[in-house]
Amino acid sequence: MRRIITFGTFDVFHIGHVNILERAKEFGDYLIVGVSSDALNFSKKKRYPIFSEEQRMRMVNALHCVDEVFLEESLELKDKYLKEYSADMLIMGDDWSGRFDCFSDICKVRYLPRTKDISTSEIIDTIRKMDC
Ligand code: C2G
Repeated sequence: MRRIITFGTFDVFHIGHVNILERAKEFGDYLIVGVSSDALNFSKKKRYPIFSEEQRMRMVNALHCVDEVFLEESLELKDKYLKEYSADMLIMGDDWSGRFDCFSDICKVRYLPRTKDISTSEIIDTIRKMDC
């Protein structure tokens, strides 16, 4: 059985997230998703996600293509997670291109093209600018 792993925040869940998760699953049989914690997001972006880590994990886990989710608590623990979940391949969107090549001694690393014209921050901006 080929085990695929990917990571992300998956806040304000949108079609770009569905696309990468479905495409990631096509590379194997079992898809594991590390959902970044609220605290990790705060440390990276100085703001908390709109949806809590519990809600984001439940939404990702509800997808057909996802077999298992866990909480990603630190960017520095990638090698530990890859080993702990016996990943054969790490897949990320190409906004992360090259960033995880250092793990290619643990598993294959592959970057898939991002879905164009959609992102959590653009959705938040659009809603903010709505005249209501
Ligand atoms: N993504 C995509 N197309 C978009 C938006 C996002 O393919 N239009 C992909 C990203 O490339 C990433 C995944 O969806 O692989 C999750 O994206 P985010 O929720 O933005 O997660 P991010 O903040 O990149 O967190 O350890 C890494 C982090 O946890 C990744």
